[in-house]
Amino acid sequence: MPDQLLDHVAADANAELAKVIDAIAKASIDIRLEFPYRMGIVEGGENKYGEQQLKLDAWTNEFLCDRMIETNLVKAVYSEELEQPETGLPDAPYIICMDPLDGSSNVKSNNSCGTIVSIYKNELGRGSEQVAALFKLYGPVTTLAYTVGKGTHQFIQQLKHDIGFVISQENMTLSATGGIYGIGGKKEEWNPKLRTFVEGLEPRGYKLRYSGSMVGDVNQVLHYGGLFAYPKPKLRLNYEAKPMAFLIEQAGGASTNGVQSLMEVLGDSVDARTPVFLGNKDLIKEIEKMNR
Ligand code: AFP
Repeated sequence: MPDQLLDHVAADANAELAKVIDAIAKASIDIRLEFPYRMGIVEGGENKYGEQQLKLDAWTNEFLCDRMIETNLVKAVYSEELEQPETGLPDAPYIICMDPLDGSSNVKSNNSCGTIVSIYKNELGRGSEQVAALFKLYGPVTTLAYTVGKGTHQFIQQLKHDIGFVISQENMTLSATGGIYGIGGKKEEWNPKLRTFVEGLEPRGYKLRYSGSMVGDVNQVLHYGGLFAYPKPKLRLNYEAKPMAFLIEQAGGASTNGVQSLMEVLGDSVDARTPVFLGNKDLIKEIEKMNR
């Protein structure tokens, strides 16, 4: 079956945005081929958050930047792994924010990891001003979920016969109730009301699922419904939270930083961190209510 991603994005948005997203998608095979050679190999340097930068982090960042900039449609790439943005043609239309390898500490233990991308036209802005958001999940198979504001759609990368991304779920929709929950960080870091709320989830039928990779954990909420959260401001607003909020809200879910939708938070810097809650609307409402 021939590749369907390029045409799907072109129909939902336009040919230029489709070309950028297609370039990100096509990078997946080369990225996965690097995993065995760079697992757990630590390059001397640290990234701007003081986290050890695996060779794979740095390599994936550079490889993806090159693939996007060579489309001549990307003016700048801001990345969790870069001190300063990579720049392309100054009059190119798109600006990218990305976490090139989310969950990189999972690579050593061969657990899932992914790539998170947020795309703006002409300038950065609130989450509601993104023109597209996507993540790639490097799991047993490679999947890509994207939105341009017309629903959230999942593609799977086929490798036999025609190599390409074919649609596997169109207009993904979170189940209205039930599902899984995964909350990162330590319980003692949560406020007492949140701790009581989380302890009450299993009696309500929610099941614990937490992988240590935001892409893997948010993907599970997309498929099964429920809640992903990292209450301590560890996750990055522009590289992780806003794109994931776009995808979840387009799938009928909701997002919050505890007070308001992550799609409305501007942040005080491109590298800002934020508390993250993503999932079923009813749960997000309860979390915001407890903070009022
Ligand atoms: P790494 O990229 O350093 O593995 O961090 C992954 C992450 O940014 C995000 O993907 C996870 O949701 C979260 O951190 C996991 O944090 P903990 O390791 O504290 O659970």
